[in-house]
Amino acid sequence: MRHFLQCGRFGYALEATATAMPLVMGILNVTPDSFSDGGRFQTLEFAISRAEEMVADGADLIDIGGETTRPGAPALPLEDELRRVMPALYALRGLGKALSVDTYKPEVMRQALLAGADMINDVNAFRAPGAVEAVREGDCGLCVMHMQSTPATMQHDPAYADVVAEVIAFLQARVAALEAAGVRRERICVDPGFGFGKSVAHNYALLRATARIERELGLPVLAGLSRKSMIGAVTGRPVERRLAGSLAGALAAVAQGAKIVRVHDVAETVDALKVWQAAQID
Ligand code: 7PM
Repeated sequence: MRHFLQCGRFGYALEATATAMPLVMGILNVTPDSFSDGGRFQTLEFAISRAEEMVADGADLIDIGGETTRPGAPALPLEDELRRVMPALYALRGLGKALSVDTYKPEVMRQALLAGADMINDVNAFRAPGAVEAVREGDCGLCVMHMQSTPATMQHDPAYADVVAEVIAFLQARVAALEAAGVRRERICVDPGFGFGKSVAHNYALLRATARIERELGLPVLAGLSRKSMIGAVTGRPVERRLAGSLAGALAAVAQGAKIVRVHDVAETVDALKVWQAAQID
């Protein structure tokens, strides 16, 4: 399926052909490292060099995240999230690639957009009061992700009667809410939310349903499975040894039509995609 996606300063023609390169979104965590924290400045300096490296490695978008949404993690206060995200956003504006901000807080969305963010990536699908209002005007891209429950409780006992149908229905409802507020479809991509309130079986059922999700939503699909527990569950590997499994997962998603892959390992993902695409027929 062919799509156009507007993300602020950038517009992407996303081709249906298997030989077209999907977009690669590099994950940029601006969370202080608890082991070697030299303070806020060191965190920022490290984030800037990581972003530059990801761009050199072929990233199309940089996803800036100030809060870890790890299962069970406590919520980060608004002021702390702003103190992490905003300096990175200002520092990276001249990088020449789209800047996405991973947040569910409407106030972070507003300030990020004023500072020139090209995309808002909300794991909560713009359900927080004021979130839709924060993003409706302008032309930033929006990633609408499915999550069951909340980060604090989502992995306790995820249950669905039909995970694929329920994720599709949820995404359709959230896209309809955005459209009702005046958001053009060209600004929206959707994401099944691997690991967000899902068992391993649920995650793979959704991965296998990538083409169906794209077809039923009629929107580009973003897939984020880099280093996640669904990779660990199949390979038996700890998080620091999930690169090969993550590459296979990214290729599997793209083979089914995912147009954006959200990854930690940009260089390796771009290489894998290039080789895989050189081998495609169309
Ligand atoms: C700890 C556990 C830290 C899990 C971070 C995470 C996605 C996302 C994240 C995704 C979109 C991670 C996650 N995952 N945004 N943000 N899709 N759109 O593994 O799958 O990066 S945070």
